[in-house]
Amino acid sequence: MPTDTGQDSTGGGMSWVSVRMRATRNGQHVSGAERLVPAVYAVTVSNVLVERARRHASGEPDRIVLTVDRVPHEAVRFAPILAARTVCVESATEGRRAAMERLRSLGVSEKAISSAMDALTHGANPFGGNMRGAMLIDRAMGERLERDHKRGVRVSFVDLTPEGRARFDVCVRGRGDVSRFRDALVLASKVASLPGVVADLCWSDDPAYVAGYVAARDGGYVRYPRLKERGIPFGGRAYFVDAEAFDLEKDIEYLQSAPVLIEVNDPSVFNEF
Ligand code: PML
Repeated sequence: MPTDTGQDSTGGGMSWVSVRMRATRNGQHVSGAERLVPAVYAVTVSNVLVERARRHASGEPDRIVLTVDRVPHEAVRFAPILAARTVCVESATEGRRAAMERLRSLGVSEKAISSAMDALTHGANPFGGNMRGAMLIDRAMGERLERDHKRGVRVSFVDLTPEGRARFDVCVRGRGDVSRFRDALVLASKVASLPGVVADLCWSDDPAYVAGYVAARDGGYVRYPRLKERGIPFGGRAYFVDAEAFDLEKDIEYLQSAPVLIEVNDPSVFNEF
């Protein structure tokens, strides 16, 4: 177990903890968040996440579940943050047009683009509503590849390195609350670290949050301030994969369970955000 210095009591390197929070009301999802931090911060971060759940804009939850897992130092992998830039669009129609154009340029077929856009527009869960995780879509054929179409693939066990978080905070100072953007960028950076993923399309299911993005290793995280109309409760994520390069078992396991810290080695990655 970690000691309070963060050193592993077995004598290994610094140990880490994954802290994951999920809040519900009447059995319905209200909010969720996670961190991957040095073990010494386990209690502080747990408190922050519980407070975040309690003060969520859509009201206080009636259940908060906190899961804390020790992560051995040797298990942690590192990936670079994607460079982020904002493309100014005046409407959701213009935003979607620009996002589709970028997806085409990344080699995603028309069939795959319209299948993802359609599912995200109307709720990607085949039983109605949104999915908790992302759709995995074959970039050429447009077919869904994940086994569980209701749950999808939920990327987890990822955070900025402590140094990366400090750099991020300095770079975005004065830009208001950018926590949604930061969390989405971190998730997208883990996804883009897999060679079999060619692009990642997302917009929020929060009716009040209309921004979204197309992210890829090639060209980074491109943010569109409008990808849907205000008031629409549908959204989610679609990962477009190259079916020959994506290993369904191994790569889904990586996305969901491999602990990955995102590094910010070059702060200029935020210059165009
Ligand atoms: C979400 O929180 O569900 C999606 C967030 C999308 C973030 C887009 C951005 O602000 O860059």
